[in-house]
Amino acid sequence: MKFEKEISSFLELEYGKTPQDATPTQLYNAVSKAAMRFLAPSWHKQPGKKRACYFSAEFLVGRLVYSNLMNLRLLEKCEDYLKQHGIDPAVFEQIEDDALGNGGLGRLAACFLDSAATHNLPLDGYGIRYRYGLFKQYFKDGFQKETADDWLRFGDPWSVCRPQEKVMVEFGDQKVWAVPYDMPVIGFGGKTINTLRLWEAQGVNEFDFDLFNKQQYELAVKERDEAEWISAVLYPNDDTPQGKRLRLKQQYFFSSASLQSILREYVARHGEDFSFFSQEYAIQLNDTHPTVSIPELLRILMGEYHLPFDQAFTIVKDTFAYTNHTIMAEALEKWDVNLFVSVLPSVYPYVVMIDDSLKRELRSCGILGGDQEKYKIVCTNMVHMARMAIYATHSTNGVARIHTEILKDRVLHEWFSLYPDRFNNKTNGITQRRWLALCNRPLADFITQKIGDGWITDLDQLERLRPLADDSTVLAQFMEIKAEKKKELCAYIKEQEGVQLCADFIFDVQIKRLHEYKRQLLNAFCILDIYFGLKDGRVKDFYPTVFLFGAKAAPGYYRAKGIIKFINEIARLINGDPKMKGKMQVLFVQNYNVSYAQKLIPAADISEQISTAGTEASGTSNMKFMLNGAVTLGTLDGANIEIVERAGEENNYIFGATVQEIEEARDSYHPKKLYEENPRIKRVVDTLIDGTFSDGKTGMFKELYDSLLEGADWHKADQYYLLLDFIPYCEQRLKVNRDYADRLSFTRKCFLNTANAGKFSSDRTIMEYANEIWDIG
Ligand code: 26M
Repeated sequence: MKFEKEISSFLELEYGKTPQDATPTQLYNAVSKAAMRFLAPSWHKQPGKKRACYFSAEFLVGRLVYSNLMNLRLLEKCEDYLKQHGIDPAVFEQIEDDALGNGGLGRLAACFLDSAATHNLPLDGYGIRYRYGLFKQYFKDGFQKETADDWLRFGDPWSVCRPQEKVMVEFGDQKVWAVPYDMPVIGFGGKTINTLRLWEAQGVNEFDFDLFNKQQYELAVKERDEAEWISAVLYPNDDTPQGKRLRLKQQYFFSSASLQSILREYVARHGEDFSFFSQEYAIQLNDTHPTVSIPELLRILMGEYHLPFDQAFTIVKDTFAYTNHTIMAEALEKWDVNLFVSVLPSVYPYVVMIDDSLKRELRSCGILGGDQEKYKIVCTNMVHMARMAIYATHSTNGVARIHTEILKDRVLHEWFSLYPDRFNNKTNGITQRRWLALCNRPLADFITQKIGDGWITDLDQLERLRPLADDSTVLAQFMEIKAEKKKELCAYIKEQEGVQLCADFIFDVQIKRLHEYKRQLLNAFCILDIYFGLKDGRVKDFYPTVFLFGAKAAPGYYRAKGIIKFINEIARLINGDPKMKGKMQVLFVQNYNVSYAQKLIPAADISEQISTAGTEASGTSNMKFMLNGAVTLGTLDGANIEIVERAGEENNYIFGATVQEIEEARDSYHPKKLYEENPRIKRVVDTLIDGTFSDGKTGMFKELYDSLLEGADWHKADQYYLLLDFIPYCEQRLKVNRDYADRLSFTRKCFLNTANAGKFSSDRTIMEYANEIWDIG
């Protein structure tokens, strides 16, 4: 049936509605289901090819309806259909379904799936179908509040439940079903369709009528409730793992289920001869979250199929590879042995076997006694997941050049000395389908006009824009597109936040999770410094600027929440000051997520990437801004280094201490001295305590103040060097501001950022994984 017909017939059959009187949710389901029917014939695995499996606790796919339609080449058809029936094609913006991840790590997984399908690489995702995704955020009196993300209320037309493929997952004290829901991952052009398989936990016993009849209602549902609890909610932390029992259960739940489903496929082909396993499957561990897969595969091969350890362990090593996403040592996952044993008693013995094998290997390398401590997987009553992930795999990679270097030189140096060949770099990337073609159609069309549409699947072709960088009509068009996206954003923000922003200001944007190391507080201080400078005449000829923030703080991250409140207070002061009219505006948008990012990024002039050097593994929003023609105002950290290497330092604004300089400053760093000696620093920091702002008597601001100047027992003062980088940051920010006034030369910088963004396609990244780690290229 024709696509359009299919939509109408679905509406009629399911809801008894015509397009005109259907609700947005009904339209969404009808359009999506019609597209599912359209793609069904192409959704199958190519036989006889090695497959790669991406194991990840998070897949932050974003709203699917537009991207899937675009990839199927049905988007324009659908838009015409809607328009014909008098419906705004933007109707699906009301559908929220983008919250099964926290931030960078989950979004990277989604970009990888898109890129692999587009380039016909057999890569499937495996994860958890959380009933509730990342919390929704709103502000009350400037404080962050959280509510549940009930994403299923719109239905889930993009998933197919496959109850016949459910598997049993056993914990020490509990058995549950893992039921797979498969989502098609549609490559651009719709030729290759891979699968994202997300597992839902269900009780193993049917509802217990016996207990129900005995009026023991609670007991009757208890077993089911406890099973469902496992996949109920995404943990909102994206840094310090807390060693929670349920989190370990989640990790084992999807690891075991995914392995069982892969092995079921394999055994159907080969019976119990596992000698081909690692030639047919590669498994990538997205951080340590799925690392319990390693002892679990050993357990299955040894315990259920009776392979000897050496043979099983060789298969494990040849199959698995590990990606590290964090430099900060405190973020490396560890589990208390007692907790691990109590949740996974039948898995723990295999952890011990791996550890024993490691010790034998260390001994044979002459590493003995106390020198083994820093390697041991089980050590001081903890199971060290990163150590297991490095030891029991053939590949460990970082996510940007400097990140991998820091892993090798510092964080994992002892492992690098032992296994230098296992370490490799895979600089992150982003998909240009979502992050340009979809979110910035005017710019996409403009580029296609100039160089054709090959860039959609081969981003290096953007290079062909370079010769146009000196063409002033081209630059004028480029500028006009930015202006248009700013207007669109202003309209959206007016609707969402009730704030009217000035579309002709500079748009300076920092959007990312709220973390001390990402230094949103430094940004806030600098805005205050400019504000005071404007008031007392120190800052002159300032080009009017909108300062935008978007960030969620983990609900238990007290300091991060204090920073949100502080920025909201600054916004209130500045936006309410009549003297600032026509000069500056500050806004922290609520519930920043993938869909919001798709609106903010195309409108930005300045991309704030200001983490303390050596703390941000890579960053990926930096790449999205670059692609959409913003300049980076940032430190030499993560992928920023590779970005300016490509786009030129002269087209970006780098400031602050380098990794090496931070290291050298470490022992002699006295933030209090800087504070006392520099009146500008003192003035902005003092606003935390001098009554300029109110934290509603929570003590949050005083706590932030102390963290900068006094430190606390668990860290030294100003551990992220805000005060060290403050003045260089302010100067560089004022320089961007001055440069902006020369509109043509500034636009040239923006244009050259777009033209040089080719390297940062996740197409490039995924090819590197395919060729250098998975051998599926
Ligand atoms: C761990 C345990 C318990 C609960 C949650 C977690 C957890 C979840 C997500 C820990 C870390 C998580 O994500 C970390 C992350 O997003 N890291 C970012 O990864 C990006 C992709 O590689 C990089 O670009 C960022 O620099 C890095 O911060």
